[in-house]
Amino acid sequence: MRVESTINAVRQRLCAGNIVAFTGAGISAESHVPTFRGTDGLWRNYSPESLATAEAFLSDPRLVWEWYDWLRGLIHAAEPNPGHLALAEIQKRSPERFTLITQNIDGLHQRAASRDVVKLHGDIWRLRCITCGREGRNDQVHMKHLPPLCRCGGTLRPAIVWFGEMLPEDEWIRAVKAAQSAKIFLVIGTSALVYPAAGLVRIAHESGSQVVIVNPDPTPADELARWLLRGTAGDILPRLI
Ligand code: BJW
Repeated sequence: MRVESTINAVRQRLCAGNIVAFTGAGISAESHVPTFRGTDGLWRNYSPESLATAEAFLSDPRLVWEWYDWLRGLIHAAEPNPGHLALAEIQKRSPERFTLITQNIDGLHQRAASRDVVKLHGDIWRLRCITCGREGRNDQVHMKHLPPLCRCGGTLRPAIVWFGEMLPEDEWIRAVKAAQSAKIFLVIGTSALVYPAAGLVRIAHESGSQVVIVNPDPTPADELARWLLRGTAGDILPRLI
């Protein structure tokens, strides 16, 4: 099927029942936030295990914080793109039928006015104390002291999910319920390699929802797709409205 006729078919299905959008780093690529994997990916020069684990943080919190402090500056300078805005618009038109599940920690969906976002991998703008567990929002771009410290004297970490850590239970439960009740499940800008998040595509498929993939490149989830939309989120998603 040509892209335009696939877009028409998907657009019609958006009227038919519950809609879930499941996003990854690719949706923010057109906002100039690099993806993780791939030629321009954040991790092309680093092994993720050296930065994105609790062990790495405990062994050198300052080094890990230098990375996230840089990333926060980059995200702060970014703006939501037409892909983020299109999802917010779909939600605005059908609020009770729409759920947005994201693996992204950048907050760009929320800045595009998406509401009740299910954040599977946390939020780079929230910090948590590794000693007392207190958590709160922090919008400071470029911290004065790295690592930042809690009132209790403990070290603060970004409230994000690193490898080997559990996903927030309430968010995961919401995501699974949404996947199970989706009529249409849009998989946007994710390599679908990181679990358990990637497993949502199969949960949705096995629950009878029609899976749509929006990605310029192939992914392992493609075999579950009813429709493949090869293109960028910023180009394809506005055309679904
Ligand atoms: C565009 C585009 C455009 C480009 N438009 N598209 C073996 C098998 C199965 C699982 C495991 C295993 N070994 C270990 C595990 C578990 C592990 C895992 O899945 N590892 C895999 C790598 C194998 N998972 C975990 O550890 C998770 N926790 C867990 O399992 O808990 C249970 C447990 C507890 C204790 C012990 C053991 C298990 C936690 C995973 C946490 C992931 N965290 C990260 C980092 C966050 C912090 C940070 O940002 O620094 O989250 S990893 C990183 O990957 C980030 C992302 O959310 C996540 C997914 O990446 P995403 O979004 O898909 O991005 P990319 O870059 O991969 O893909 C971008 C895509 O966009 C590409 O397809 C492009 O083509 C496309 N694209 N431009 C549309 N314009």
